[in-house]
Amino acid sequence: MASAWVRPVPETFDQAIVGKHGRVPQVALARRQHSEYVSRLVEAGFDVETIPADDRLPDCVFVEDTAVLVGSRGIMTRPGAPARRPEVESVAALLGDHFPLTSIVAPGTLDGGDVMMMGDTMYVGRSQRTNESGIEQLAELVSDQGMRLVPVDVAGVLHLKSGVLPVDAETVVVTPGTVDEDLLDGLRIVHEEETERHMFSALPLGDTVLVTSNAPLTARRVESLGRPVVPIDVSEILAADGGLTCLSIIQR
Ligand code: CIR
Repeated sequence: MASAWVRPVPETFDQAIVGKHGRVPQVALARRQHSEYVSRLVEAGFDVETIPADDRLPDCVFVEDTAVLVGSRGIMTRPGAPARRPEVESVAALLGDHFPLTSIVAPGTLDGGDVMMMGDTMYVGRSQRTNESGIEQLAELVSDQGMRLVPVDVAGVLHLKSGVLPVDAETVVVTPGTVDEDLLDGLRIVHEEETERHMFSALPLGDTVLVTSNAPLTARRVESLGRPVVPIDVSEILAADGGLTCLSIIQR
């Protein structure tokens, strides 16, 4: 069975790091939206395990950034934002029960939001949060897994998966101008609707795709490819620069 690890919204979520497209999120609403998200994972058949929230770590709900699962191994990251580095320890304590773990170490930085696996290709964002050393260490750690690693410069958004969202095994939705699309060779590309810029996020769940409810035109483009979309309102997660991938660590 597929597994997912999530971490609830802490009381201090209104102190989360907010980027230039964001605003201070409302904690109570974010909690309801997060519960809805977890329900969708459960309905899709995921075995969901919860890492307790920590009020000292306002961004801890964005659990994807702390770990990358590759095959049967876990790689604990070293988040690019220093304030987020203490999130890793408690996630490692839980993942360590399931996977052998290794870690990205200084001076490397890597956020899980910059890692996008499509088949045997791992695209890694060179971003505000992930640096060259982080990418080199990741390449070394997965070198025995038969994966091709493609670094991708990310412009104008926080992470690679802020601008490039997988919706199935071969298709991504791209926010125009955030990456060099030539690097995504072999992938089918759908563009985010211009009027919905930075509003679309997605997470493939079995035969459907969970999508943000405030980007209906882009969602329609995705649905026209043949997979039903399931909209969810995560306005308060988007406010703090998050999306639908960042709320879970998934093992398929
Ligand atoms: C941050 O700035 O780190 C958080 N407020 C948002 C992180 C979102 N993570 C993700 O999309 N993987």
